[in-house]
Amino acid sequence: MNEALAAIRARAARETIAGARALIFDVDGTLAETEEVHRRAFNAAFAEAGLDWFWDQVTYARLLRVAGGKERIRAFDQRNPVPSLSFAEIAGLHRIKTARYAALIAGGGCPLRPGVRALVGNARRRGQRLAIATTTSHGNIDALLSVALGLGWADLFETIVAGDDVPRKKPAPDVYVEVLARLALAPADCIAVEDSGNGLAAAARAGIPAIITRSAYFGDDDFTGALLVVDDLSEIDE
Ligand code: XBP
Ligand code: MG
Repeated sequence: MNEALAAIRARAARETIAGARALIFDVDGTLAETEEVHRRAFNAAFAEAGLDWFWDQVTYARLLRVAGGKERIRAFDQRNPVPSLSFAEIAGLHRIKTARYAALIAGGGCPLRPGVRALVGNARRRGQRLAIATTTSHGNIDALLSVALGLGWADLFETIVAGDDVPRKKPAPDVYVEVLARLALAPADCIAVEDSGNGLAAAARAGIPAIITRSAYFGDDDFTGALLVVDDLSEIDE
């Protein structure tokens, strides 16, 4: 696509974003580059549980195609013909991981990605409604945003739907369908802000136009069908 046409498309996309009734944000990889913290938390939990598992970045990049921490642990365990963990043991291991994630975030934080604060602030000034649709847990959202946006962060978002609030995780559309129901808005009135192919698929299956902010672990995903793909959200809102 030539530069002039790309500039026209980007301008049209920005106008669409500014004109949407609501912006629905993904969390991990979109609001902040959290996946390295998640990966460290998984490895800390494996060590605490006495498992000789360690997920390096290459392994984690492959496992990230499985949405959901519990599902990711199960997928890794099932690489063996005879999995070693029961569902209850996986749930217990994930609870340890979640506690480690919260401690890592509280100890060092994970800053918002460029442009996130400006987009949220400008959207609020435009009177746009804001929501969150994520695979992670409410506890992880609170751990991240209470540091990154302050203790009143939840006042910025009208509704928050997390992975365990719905039957199926991304790329299923469930979290986005639930957000639409709670906002009582049509898909075309909203814009999803995502970082992964799974997230784009989830939004698309809910009929919601999506913009992609490329993230560290998903930068090479196929984002065909996205309204706009940017390296970070500072390209959207100064
Ligand atoms: C990303 C995910 C989550 C996180 C880990 O969520 O797939 O599973 O990787 O968090 P999203 P949990 O991009 O939709 O925000 O261990 O709590 O699942
Ligand atoms: Mg994400």
